[in-house]
Amino acid sequence: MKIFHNTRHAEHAGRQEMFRGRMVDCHEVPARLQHVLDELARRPVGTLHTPAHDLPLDAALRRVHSADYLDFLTNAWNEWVAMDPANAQRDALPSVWPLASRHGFRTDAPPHNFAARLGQYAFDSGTPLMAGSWAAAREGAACALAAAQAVLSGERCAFALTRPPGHHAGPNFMGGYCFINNAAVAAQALRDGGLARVAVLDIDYHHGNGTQTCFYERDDVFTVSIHGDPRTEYPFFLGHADERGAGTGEGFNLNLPLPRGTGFEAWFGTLQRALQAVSDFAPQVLVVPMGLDTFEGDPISGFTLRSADYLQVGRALGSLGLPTVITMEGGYAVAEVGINAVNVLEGLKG
Ligand code: Q9C
Ligand code: ZN
Repeated sequence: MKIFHNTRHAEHAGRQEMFRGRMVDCHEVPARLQHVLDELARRPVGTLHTPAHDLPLDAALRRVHSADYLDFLTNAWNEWVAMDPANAQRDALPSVWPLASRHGFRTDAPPHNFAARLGQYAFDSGTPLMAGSWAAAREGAACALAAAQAVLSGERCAFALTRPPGHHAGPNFMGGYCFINNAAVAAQALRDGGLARVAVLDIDYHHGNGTQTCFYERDDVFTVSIHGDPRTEYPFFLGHADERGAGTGEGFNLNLPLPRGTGFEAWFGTLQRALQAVSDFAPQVLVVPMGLDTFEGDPISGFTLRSADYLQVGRALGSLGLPTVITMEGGYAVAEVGINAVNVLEGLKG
């Protein structure tokens, strides 16, 4: 297994996120990735790599994200500081949103005010953007692209070990700690590399709304997500079982929401259902946005998986016998995230 790790991840280190009317310390912290690297040093289930510098990254990003959104991310920090030099000391967070389609606000006349543009592209106020966020997110996407290329070159399994995570980011929006959808970049690169059918199986606690949106009207990328029921769990406004895809994509999205409090037995039964659906689709390759926030000790989530369970999760994923790209998503029980992530990888290796 090849593991591509993001050497620039720590340049993104948000301080606080807005949560129910107050600022709380960020959960998505650099130590998360370091714990995975530390565990990999103890249990080397794969070889560590960094993505090559000459990857066609910009082209790969444009296959998933809109040009205006990529421009926005590229310039965001400079524009934030240009609003007020004192902003250099503060992370950028939005506090005004267009809510266009439902409330009659216009999207055809985008404001010049940068704080307003932040609200145009971000769907929550929990995703701080800072000086190094774009560099970190870009290098993370390079890890995902490198992992896809490794699998296209015959590697059985490749892991993009990166943060910030990606699965909440869509074609033209950020949120849920995510800026660039690494799993979507990998899936699209696999398609562009000649594989006709790609399955994405998202096992993060939160619904993979960004990935779903990227591929919702397509039948060449089958998206499946097992997650906390959006009636009570983030991201709330997407992730219901009746979202089955649209147009040519109808029948090519599967949401498997589970109630908060779900334990391993029921979760694993649902995983088996997801694996059957993936196998019925007969993909050439599997992409797994891997969140470890299904863990019982996760501070912001509500399932109760234990560390040993992740070995079985990995074995079940490996049982499909498909070439597999894994991207690192959530998982906020920082001290255990390394053990849990490497358990999945070890199980997957078989
Ligand atoms: N203060 C991922 O797992 N809201 N994103 C949490 C807690 C946002 C999770 C509120 C959760 C986003 C990649
Ligand atoms: Zn999550």
